[in-house]
Amino acid sequence: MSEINTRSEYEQLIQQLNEHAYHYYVLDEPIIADQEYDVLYKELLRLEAAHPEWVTEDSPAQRVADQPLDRFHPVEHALPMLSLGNVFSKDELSDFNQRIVKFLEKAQVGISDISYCAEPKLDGLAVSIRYQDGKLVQAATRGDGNTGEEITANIKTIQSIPLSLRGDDFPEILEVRGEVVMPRDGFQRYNQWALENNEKVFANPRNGAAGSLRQLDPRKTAQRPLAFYAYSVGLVQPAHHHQRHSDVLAWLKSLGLPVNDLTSVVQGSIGCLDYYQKIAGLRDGLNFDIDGVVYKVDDLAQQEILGFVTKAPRWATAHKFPAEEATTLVENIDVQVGRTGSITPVARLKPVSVGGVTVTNATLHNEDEIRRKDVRVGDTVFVRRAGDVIPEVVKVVLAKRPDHSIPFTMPITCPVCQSELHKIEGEAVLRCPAGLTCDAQLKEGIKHFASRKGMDIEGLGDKLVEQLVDAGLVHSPADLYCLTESQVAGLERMAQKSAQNLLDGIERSKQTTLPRFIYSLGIREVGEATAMTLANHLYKLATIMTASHEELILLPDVGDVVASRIVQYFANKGNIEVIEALLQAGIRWPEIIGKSEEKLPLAGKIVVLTGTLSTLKRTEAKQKLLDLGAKVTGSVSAKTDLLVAGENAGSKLAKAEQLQVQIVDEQWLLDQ
Ligand code: 5U1
Repeated sequence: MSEINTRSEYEQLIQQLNEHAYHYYVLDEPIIADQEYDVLYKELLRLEAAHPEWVTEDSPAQRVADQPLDRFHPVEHALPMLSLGNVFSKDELSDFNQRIVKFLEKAQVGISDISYCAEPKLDGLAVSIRYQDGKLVQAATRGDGNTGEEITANIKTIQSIPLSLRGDDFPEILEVRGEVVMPRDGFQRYNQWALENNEKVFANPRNGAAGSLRQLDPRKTAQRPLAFYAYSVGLVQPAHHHQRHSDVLAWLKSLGLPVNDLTSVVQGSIGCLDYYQKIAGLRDGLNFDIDGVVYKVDDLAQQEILGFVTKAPRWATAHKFPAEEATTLVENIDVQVGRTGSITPVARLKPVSVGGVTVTNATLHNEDEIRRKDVRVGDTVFVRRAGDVIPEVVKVVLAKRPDHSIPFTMPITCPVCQSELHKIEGEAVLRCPAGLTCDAQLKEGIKHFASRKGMDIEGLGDKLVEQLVDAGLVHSPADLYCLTESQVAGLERMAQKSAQNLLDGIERSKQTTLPRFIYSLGIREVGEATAMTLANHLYKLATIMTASHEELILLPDVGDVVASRIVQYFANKGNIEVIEALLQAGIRWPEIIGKSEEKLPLAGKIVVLTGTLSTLKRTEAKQKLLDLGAKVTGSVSAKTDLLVAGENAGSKLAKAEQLQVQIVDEQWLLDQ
């Protein structure tokens, strides 16, 4: 890049960066690599330091204000922010559609099939963002619909929200309405970080989004992973002349605002229902929480005729998914000991159906969380289930708390092995230090060791692991390889045949791969991907076991924490004894001969697997991809390099085609 010296070149650089942000966030199709963007951005920082008099408010370097607010100021919305009516069933949806048809008929607009713009209903915080002459000047929460709180500084920190609108086809005033969400991957990452740094974890992504926007210090908001999707407009001056709501969304997108790409125009209540079912099917795989879908009459002239009932439009409704929160009674609070000794309080609940699944236990996370929520035995609580995440207690219904209830206190000794519990400085969790000598950690450790991603021991389910430990037959993973048929057959409900099957499964597991073996050891922070990195870069177990912290942090995706965990693990004499016993038992793997990650055919490629495979099991296909050096992810995006599509591949295939991602079939994978 040639040196920039003039103000107009500086302004062009801002435009260039904003255009790249648009391709990245709105179109989901970046046109330069992240590193190239970083070079441009660094140049911007250099110029702004050298010429503070040039700095403009829409510079991407000016997103984060460095002064905290003292309070949030009220903002009156120029047009009220509406709420939505709800339907919960096919019949209610049909009634909603019929009401619209009848209303329009009365107004002498005879249409039998109404076009609806259908959108996912994101579970975040509704906001209104005002652009004046194309520049972001104000943002506010919904509040009571008429007055919200000003959160301009916080909204500006969200990278996907443009600070200035694209092109020049924008009105003098444009108020954009939409939802700020915390994407699920960001939520998990943030909570993991919060746990490790003794910060408050968020109960769910919605609280994550709301809590982050209600930060007085925008520098904190800037560190939270937030996204925004526009779904309508408020005041537009001069008025726009679009005829359909879907045209308005396309217009917003062309101005640089992110619009959810699952939005679709459908016909009548049947089209709405199909859309609802399609989105319900995609729900668990999405990267954001949704609690239903929204249908809006697409024709704006029809919307005008239909008008409002109190604060909600007659022309729109939310079709909610079955409630994923419910109230129930806390019958007891136990503490569970995890594989790494972490102590987790768990509420034992009166069984309750949450979103169609019966929930009897809910995590209370850790000591700080239980104190913050003050959950007590006998309390009535809200329980929440999101996707495949462990159910959790959201809050206590204090009005129903019985008299004389007692605050819960964490134990000081391990409930399983009675060792004194420790809290490591900087961590929120209490831990039992006993390692494999604590039966709870031993059981969890063996389940992990035998799991599909680990040594993949067929026939060794969780119940059997518990029986083996309780019977005193297994004190370390290595003991599995010394079991005899008579020992196993002596366990309750274990027939001779199943005993032999288990022993065969254990024997087969001896032939494994180095990454699987490393994963199976259960080193903290070492999952499948890190185990693969260690094997592909260091090749030999002995090298991994003796690698120093300095050597480890040079590996891709191995940071300080992971490197420390690995070094700590191999510094422990007991762990070394277990490894030696496992090798002694005959565990072996093909040697990795100088096969560095760079030389693997899919090194660094992001691959998605979809559809039904006819020869390989899904886990086998995934393993094969990992062995080829790929990173396997769950959803297709502009970053995806390759899609392996089996039979009946659905939306992921469609998205990959749309993004022109290379698509291969199962045979291709088998041929590698
Ligand atoms: N997707 C979407 N969510 N949502 C929420 N559209 C939408 N529209 C809303 C609300 C409250 O209100 C309209 C009436 C503008």
